[in-house]
Amino acid sequence: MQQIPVSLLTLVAGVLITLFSLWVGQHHSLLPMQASEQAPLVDGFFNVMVTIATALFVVVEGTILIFLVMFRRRKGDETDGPPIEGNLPLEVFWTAIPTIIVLGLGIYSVDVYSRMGGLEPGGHNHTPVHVAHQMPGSAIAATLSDASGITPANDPNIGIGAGAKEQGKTADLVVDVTGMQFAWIFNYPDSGVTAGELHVPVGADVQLNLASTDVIHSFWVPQFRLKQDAIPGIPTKLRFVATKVGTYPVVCTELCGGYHGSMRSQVVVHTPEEYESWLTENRIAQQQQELKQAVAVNPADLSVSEFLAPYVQKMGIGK
Ligand SMILES: [Cu+2]
Repeated sequence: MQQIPVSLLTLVAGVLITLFSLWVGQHHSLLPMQASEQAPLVDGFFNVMVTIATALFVVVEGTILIFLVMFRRRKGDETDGPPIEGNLPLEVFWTAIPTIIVLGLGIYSVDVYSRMGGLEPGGHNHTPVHVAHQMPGSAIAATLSDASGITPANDPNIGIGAGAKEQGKTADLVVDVTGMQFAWIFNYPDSGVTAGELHVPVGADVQLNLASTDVIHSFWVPQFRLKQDAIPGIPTKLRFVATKVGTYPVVCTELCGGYHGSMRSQVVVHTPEEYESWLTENRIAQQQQELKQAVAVNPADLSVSEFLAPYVQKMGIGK
């Protein structure tokens, strides 16, 4: 009986494994929903890695299974296997392929990080300080803050900055985020509102200025695919655009002490109208709280924002 050439079988297997891996890379559903402008970039990279990993897994495990059957010891066979040792071309081949894969993934990941705004978090080319160097007599402009209250002096230079679309612009909304054992506090410097969870309008370019009062915490929203450390003494930032209305978890992802696991909050992405009414409501609540401060109140009657307000003031993280 005539045999099908092994090279032909290998070719067919290669085509099938490639198609299967490409399909798995797009349909693995390992990641939660995408809710930020940055999420598709991260997922594109992740999907490529899943595709490559699937192909490698199938090739390696498939070969083991085929060889287990093909080269099993037959009944009565007491001979040794053929003594095969060393194969330079094969070794060069299986060293070169991972090298190319790792270099390719490395370059791709730097590209994704850069498009997310990770390489120039301060937007270095566009800050007024730099303009001041170039244009004599414009030094005053550098000291003036813009509407967002962000000046080159208080704009953190570490973290994730403006994405490709937002380059050179200041954020629509700035929120000061303070991590502490074991909670996140969100302060809106423009409106004086303080909250235990983050509220943002959908589609807005949001900048979080992160700080920590004690140890290193890490602010992570899985649905945004974004994560940034909050470091004591070193301000960091995280800029993002939420793309889907909804409520998503905020998780501390840096082991920060005994109750690290309970250091959770949530980010509520509103429509712009809903966001405005949330802000108005909380502004009124904050004013009422200031009036009531001298009178003893039952904490059960207070909203989170009201309850936290005096503590925030005491710690000096409020406005
Ligand atoms: Cu923490």
